[in-house]
Amino acid sequence: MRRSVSTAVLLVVLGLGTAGLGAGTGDFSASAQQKPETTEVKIDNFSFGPGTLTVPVGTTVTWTNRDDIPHTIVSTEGAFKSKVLDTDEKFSFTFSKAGSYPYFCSIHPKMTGRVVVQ
Ligand SMILES: [Cu+2]
Repeated sequence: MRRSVSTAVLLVVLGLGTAGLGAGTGDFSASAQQKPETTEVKIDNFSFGPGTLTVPVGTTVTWTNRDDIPHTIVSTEGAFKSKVLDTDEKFSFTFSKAGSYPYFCSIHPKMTGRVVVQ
């Protein structure tokens, strides 16, 4: 008698547990709709291309060094700063606020570019 009662209790507990899990796996699809924008800037022949890039807020910009020379990407106002990028290395930054973000290469300060975030 004792044994069958405890088995029944165990089954009820398991049943509640499963129901709880089911409720937890609700709405996944909502967050998948916001696809992050990504845009590339190529560094080649001592210049950033495009020199001025205009993107919507929330865009991740990726710089790729296609030059044979190491370069850096340093925000003039300190918003971002890459390490020294060798050939084919990349640096990414996500722009979450609107504004104009001038930047330069700290190794070759005449190399300048700008990201405009709208
Ligand atoms: Cu450079």
